Amino acid sequence: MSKPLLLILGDQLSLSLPTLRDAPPNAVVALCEVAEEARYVPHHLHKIGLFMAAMRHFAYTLRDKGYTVHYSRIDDADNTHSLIEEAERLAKQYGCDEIRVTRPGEWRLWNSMQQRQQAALPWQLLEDDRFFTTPDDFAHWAEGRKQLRLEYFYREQRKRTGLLMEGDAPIGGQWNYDHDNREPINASLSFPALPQHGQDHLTQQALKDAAHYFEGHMGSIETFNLPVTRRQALVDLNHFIEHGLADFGRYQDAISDREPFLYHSRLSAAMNIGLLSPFEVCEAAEAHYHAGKAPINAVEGFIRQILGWREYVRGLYWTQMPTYKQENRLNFTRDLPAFYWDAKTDMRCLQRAIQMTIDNSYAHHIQRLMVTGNFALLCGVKPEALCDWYLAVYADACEWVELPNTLGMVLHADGGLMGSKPYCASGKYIDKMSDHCQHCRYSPKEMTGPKACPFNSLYWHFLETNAEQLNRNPRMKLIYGSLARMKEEKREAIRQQAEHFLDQLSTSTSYGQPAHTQGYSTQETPS
Ligand code: FAD
Ligand code: DLZ
Ligand code: SF4
Repeated sequence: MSKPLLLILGDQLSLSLPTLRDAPPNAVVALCEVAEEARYVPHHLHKIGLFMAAMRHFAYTLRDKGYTVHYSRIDDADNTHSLIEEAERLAKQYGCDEIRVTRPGEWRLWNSMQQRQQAALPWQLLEDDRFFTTPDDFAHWAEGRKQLRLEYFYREQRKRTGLLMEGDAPIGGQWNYDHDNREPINASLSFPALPQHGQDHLTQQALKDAAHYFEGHMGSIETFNLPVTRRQALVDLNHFIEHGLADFGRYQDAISDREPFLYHSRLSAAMNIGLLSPFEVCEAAEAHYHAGKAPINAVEGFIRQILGWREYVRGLYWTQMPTYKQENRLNFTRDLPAFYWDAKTDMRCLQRAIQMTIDNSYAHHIQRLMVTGNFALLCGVKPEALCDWYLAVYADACEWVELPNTLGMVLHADGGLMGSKPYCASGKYIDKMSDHCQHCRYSPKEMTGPKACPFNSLYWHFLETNAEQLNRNPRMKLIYGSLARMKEEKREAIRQQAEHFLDQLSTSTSYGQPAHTQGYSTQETPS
């Protein structure tokens, strides 16, 4: 009888995982904490702590269920600190004759594993069915289409799953209620406070280990409050359904100067590491609608993010990699501004979005897209630098979801696969959707001069410098019309304002990754 090593990766913490299915009684399950995965980009301490704490808890759950589990800890003397090497070392140690693993969340690992399928100790790769669709389903849907668009993919998934459907028609008569979902916040709103999760000994030790071995990475474990067990994740799910969902739609695009979570679910990290399934999350939201406790615009908007966007970006990732990661259609070359690592900027919207990221390893979608993302787009930050930042700083970041959002949606570097036009906006948009500008030293109403909001001149400068690639886009026609009608004198003043700002951005002290997060190889190696 074959004796497999069942490798479970840090984002595969689900009892329904294909790797665990049909496991023979002699199988050895392996979970491996390895320094390489925490350092290939300088992950936020909350993210490292989350993976370590959740993996340690999951190992206990598996032992309780009767599995034989080997757990490689970060401080084990014989730990090789590489996922591939560690699995092969353990397979030999336990006399296993194959390694079984479910498709990982990153192409680089998938590629290494695939290359070993015919090795003396062969790797067997299983499809991940914890999603609504597989990469093959997506490829099949995309085949022969001139343009890939979320809306059509999403409608097909609604029909396929029956979520929010009445026979063949969408409940309420419309597929999409986005026009009801654009309200800014107002001072009278109160937001649901997140559940505070207790920290048992396992969690406390995992957080201590993260802080000890990865000292200098962004964040502090003092503010850690992510769910690390399925039970805690279910508490978060139920809390969101009861207290957040009904207002999720209306305020989905709003930004607050003081509140990081608003009516967002903050369920992405738990879903991405496998503590919650997207099926149960969507079903819980749908049931709340049928119980008359949340309006259709909120429930449809929420389900679209998971059944639509989450599946769509995953399909794009697996069908476009590895070339997708090299895309840079707007030819951006700028390094990431240093303040992305420490929030030291006088632009209030950026300062708040980055500080909230440092505090919580979280920012909601509109902060990621329209504040940090929009600014990087307007400045022409190179995709590699921006993608590494998003992958490092957010607890929910796995490359299959981070890369299409950053490279595609934010930087429009894929020529429009993710979005039909770039999400570029001036200070006027941020002023409309947030209360940041009233606390800012700049004015969103001014275009030039010392008080002018940098987003304003950068916006027109971006349109002008990328006109060759963008001005034939039908969705940009209106805005290029406005640019064409602008008097040359005004255009020149805006150009100078933007270029002066960009010069300062490139010449100020250090750009790119700050010293304390560089040179991982010289850091203490856990022993
Ligand atoms: P909610 O607003 O409550 O939305 C519900 C769920 O919908 C999320 O939990 C998530 O699973 C899903 N979802 C929403 N928007 C998207 C989207 N655009 N793509 C895929 N799923 C989506 N999401 C990640 O999970 N990991 C990432 O690494 C990631 N990187 C991003 C980088 C950029 C530049 C941008 C613009 C977006 C990124 N997103 C990422 C998508 C989105 O911002 C997060 O999923 C969301 O902010 C997580 O918070 P939440 O759980 O409160 O989401
Ligand atoms: C992000 C991360 C971190 C910080 N640590 C680990 C780890 O120690 N072990 C592990 O299996 N995975 C970790 N991960 C997630 C990986 O970088 C990678 O994204 C997934 O394993 C791919 O499925
Ligand atoms: Fe941001 Fe400009 Fe508003 Fe300041 S004025 S908060 S920089 S949009």
